[in-house]
Amino acid sequence: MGRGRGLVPRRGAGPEAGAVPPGRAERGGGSEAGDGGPGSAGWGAASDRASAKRGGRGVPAGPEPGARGERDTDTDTDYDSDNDSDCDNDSDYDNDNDSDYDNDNDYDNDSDNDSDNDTDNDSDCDSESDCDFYSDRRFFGRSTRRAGHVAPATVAAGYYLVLRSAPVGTGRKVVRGANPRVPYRLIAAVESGPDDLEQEPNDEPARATDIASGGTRTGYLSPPGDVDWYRIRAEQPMILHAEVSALERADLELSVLAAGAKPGDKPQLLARANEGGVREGEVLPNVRVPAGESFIKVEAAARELDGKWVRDSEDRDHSYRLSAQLLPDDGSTDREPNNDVENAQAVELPATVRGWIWPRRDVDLFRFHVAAGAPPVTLRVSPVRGVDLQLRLLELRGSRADVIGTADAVRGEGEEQMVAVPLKEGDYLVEVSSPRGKDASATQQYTLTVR
Ligand SMILES: [Ca+2]
Ligand SMILES: [Ca+2]
Ligand SMILES: [Ca+2]
Ligand SMILES: [Ca+2]
Repeated sequence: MGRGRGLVPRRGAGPEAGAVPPGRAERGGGSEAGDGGPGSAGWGAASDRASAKRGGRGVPAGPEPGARGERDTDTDTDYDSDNDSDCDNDSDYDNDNDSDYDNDNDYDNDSDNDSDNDTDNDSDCDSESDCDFYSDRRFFGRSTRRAGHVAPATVAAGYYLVLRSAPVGTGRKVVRGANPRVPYRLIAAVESGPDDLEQEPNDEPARATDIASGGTRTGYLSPPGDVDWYRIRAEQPMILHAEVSALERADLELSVLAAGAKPGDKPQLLARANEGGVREGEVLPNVRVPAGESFIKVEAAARELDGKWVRDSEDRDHSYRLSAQLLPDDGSTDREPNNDVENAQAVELPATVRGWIWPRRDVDLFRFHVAAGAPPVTLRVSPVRGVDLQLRLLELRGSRADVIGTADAVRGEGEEQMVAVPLKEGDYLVEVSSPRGKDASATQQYTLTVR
């Protein structure tokens, strides 16, 4: 189960999350909302906001995601170093870092149990409710609570809206706050959302929301720790262009992952972008996805807080828009990942390839074969606005690649070339990159020619 977010189907109560109608309630509180079924509920965040406005108190929903805008250097390093361990890092990271959220998890389980009791026992429920000075945002099926009142549990389908005070303290000293004097006020409303709304819970690949090529999805990154997985299917290997728009209050990170080799295997990271900060979108222009399922993941960028990396920013009031497009892989563009010898992109001479150095520290490797008695080879990369480029030529010797030439004549933007290089029969690599990984552009492409 996701860590305390979104729609949590009531145990044994029918509708899977995936079956939530697309027109279900949304925004208001700016976050995931209840089902459009009878007696269903809005989103706890609405109450949070409402209470914050009316009663002058809000929910301690984690640190406020202010305009931080710092970048995630750690993430970038991961991207450069390898493809597969990143998923692990993510998971480990989640387990490790959110000791706060871990509390939430336990707490979640409690809620599950309690919610069942609650429907049967009004007074129990109400006494719990009185503790809801700080509300938590969770959903369960089949009842609506408005201003502390529980609707009769006679409705066939829907979700519960459960409020409890948030745990305070650490370890064994965790307690829930209470305030018998000041009532809370909960406002729940079913509102129609956009047709392309994400379907929570989608915090893991198995519960990913589908996105079609050429399609869009609207999503919210809330509450803190929310992760949104999207699934895209390709008939054959394709180039995926994925783009997510900015959030006002959260720094986003965008990743593309291939499904694991077997069902149950972890998805494999193909590419990740976290170049922008708060109020900046992210784009991955050219990820090669295999035939079958791949995933797009939207989450908050990690930031360092008291020596720990956390992904706690959220924006409950604004949605992001994710778009995805599958393009044919005809070999005319650079395709990621191609950052190392193992994943170098094979081209035939004479070759012309257009590519992006993106995100920062991107390296593009192309592999080609030179036949016996072939004429000398000329390599050229066109200028890219605002990007200092360099070319390197490497000779492949078994699994080793040795640099045999470098072209970095121009400081800053400008063409680089190696003219009429005599090469004996064998396999070679040409590498396009920015010196020391300093520049990148998601919009300006280079053109590499090898002939
Ligand atoms: Ca979401
Ligand atoms: Ca989610
Ligand atoms: Ca590239
Ligand atoms: Ca690359």
